[in-house]
Amino acid sequence: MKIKFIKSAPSIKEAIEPNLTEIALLGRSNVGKSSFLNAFANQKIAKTSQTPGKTRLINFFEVEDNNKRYILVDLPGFGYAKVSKSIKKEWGKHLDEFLKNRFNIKLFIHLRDARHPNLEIDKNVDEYLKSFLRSDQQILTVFTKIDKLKQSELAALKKKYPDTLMVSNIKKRGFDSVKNKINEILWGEK
Ligand SMILES: Nc1nc2c(ncn2[C@@H]2O[C@H](COP(=O)(O)OP(=O)(O)OP(=O)(O)O)[C@@H](O)[C@H]2O)c(=O)[nH]1
Ligand SMILES: [Mg+2]
Repeated sequence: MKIKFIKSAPSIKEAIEPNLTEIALLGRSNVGKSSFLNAFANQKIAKTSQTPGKTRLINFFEVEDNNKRYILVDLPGFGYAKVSKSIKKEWGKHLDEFLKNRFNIKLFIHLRDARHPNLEIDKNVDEYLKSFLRSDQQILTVFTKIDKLKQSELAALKKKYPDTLMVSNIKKRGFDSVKNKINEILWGEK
């Protein structure tokens, strides 16, 4: 699998031509979206940080895998509070516009923190996505940071959320399942 950075854009207007299928990575700030992309690609290609609010633009990465090409989109996190209200509003507007109008998005990967599976903000993100989800689009929930859980906690989480996937971006665990699921959803491969 090859991956390359294509472009950062502040809004949908400046986005790349929508020629390829896109997967949007979204979730709360600091949940591990950029780290997920790096672990997925096995390459440090997206910027990560311990401080929430690291990713501030819409970042397009092109993936080439067995003659298939698609775009992974790394996005700013939801719910990052430490910026001024006007900046937050501006980001929110651009993110909202992008997610609702980008017709070539076929999959939303909603990342959630395995240690905090019941956050209000994640329920809101889920409801928000479902409010405009088209019939040709899907949502995949992936829990991150499973390296922070005990085996018993991980088992309980899997039981409670059977339709989700679980990864550790740090330990690069769970990515075979993620890749299989993406191939199944995008290209109907089982
Ligand atoms: N232990 C552990 N830490 C992780 C994991 N994924 C991400 N982190 C850490 O969580 C912090 C945030 O990671 P990022 O990938 O920058 O998070 P993000 O969702 O892109 O954040 P924003 O761009 O601010 O929205 C960093 O310190 C990462 O090292 C994981 O699976 N396990
Ligand atoms: Mg980020």
